[in-house]
Amino acid sequence: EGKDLQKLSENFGFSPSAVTQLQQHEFFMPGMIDTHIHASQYSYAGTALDMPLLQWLNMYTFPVESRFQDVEFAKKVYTQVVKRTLRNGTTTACYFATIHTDASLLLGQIANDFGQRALVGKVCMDRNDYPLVKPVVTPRFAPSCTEALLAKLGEIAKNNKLHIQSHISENLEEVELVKELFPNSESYTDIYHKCNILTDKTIMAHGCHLSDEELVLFRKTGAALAHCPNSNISLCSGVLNVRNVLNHKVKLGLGTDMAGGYSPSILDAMRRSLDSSKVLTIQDPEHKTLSFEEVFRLATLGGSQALSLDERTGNFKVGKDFDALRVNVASLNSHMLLSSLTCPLAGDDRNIVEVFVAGKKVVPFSEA
Ligand code: XAN
Repeated sequence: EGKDLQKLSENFGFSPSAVTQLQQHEFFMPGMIDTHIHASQYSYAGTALDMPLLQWLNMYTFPVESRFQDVEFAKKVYTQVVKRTLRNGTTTACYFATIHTDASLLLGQIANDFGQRALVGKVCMDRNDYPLVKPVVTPRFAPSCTEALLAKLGEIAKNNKLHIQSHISENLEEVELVKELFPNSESYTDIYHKCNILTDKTIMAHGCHLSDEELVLFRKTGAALAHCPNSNISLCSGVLNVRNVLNHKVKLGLGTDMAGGYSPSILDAMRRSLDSSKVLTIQDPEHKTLSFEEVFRLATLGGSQALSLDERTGNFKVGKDFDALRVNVASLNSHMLLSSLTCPLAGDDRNIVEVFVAGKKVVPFSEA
């Protein structure tokens, strides 16, 4: 082993003393990818989950989001979000900000400063200022957008080859509202499709109530879904049948959907995905429950594919960036059992000792 190190260091021109050896009980895993998270909703995560989506938006979400006009407020919250998600092993995050341009730009700057890979919307800009942070066109969802706005955003995204993110078919009341607002459309998916919103760089959150025909349209356009099970349960929105989505070969990643979901952790999204899948099996024993390996894949490579970032991140394939978590299953204060080496689901952020994005160590924080 020592001999190998000597040879490698000569071949690649590094000093053997610069090498850190993994300790017993440690391993590297690919960094986790949050395909759907509202950075602006962090301040009330874990509260305000007592009403369904549309009422929840009016009562809690819109009033809090309006405070992001104040850049100082935005700076405080966005710094907390980026640090908290990084500490939880999120090396890539696809963020919703708010309608405020200054605060959204600030979120991009904060992600960049802490070294997190990110897509940030609302960001009406057409240039990449940061190597790891890109703008993402962000119509909130069909009920709050006219067809004219959706079509214009579709055009902007197409002309500038930009990512797009939005929400679709999260709860039944929302689906009914969309039918009323767009009486001439065949389906919720059809509205976005007609406005050129569905592309192979599009990620739509939820999709709990999509029909098979709509999933076929997702597959045809290359658009992806962000499965956010904590949110779907917390707001009693619905249960996405992930197995059916995978059978339709639709790209799929996991999202925390903070603050519809109360946890900032993609490890939590993995647990909830398994729980949701088991609920479907309880209801229908024929349903093939998701395995741990499948949800692990959704949290890493699946997420990178859903965000069309899989050429850069998602696994340890040679040529991709090194986005990784150093995990210690026996770390101090952790309740994780050593036997969970084969199933790290029992862990939490205490087991993530280091986080790397594009080869740079970003946790522990350098400014801490
Ligand atoms: N639809 C939404 N769903 C959600 O979970 N969070 C939101 O902020 C939102 N806006 C529209």
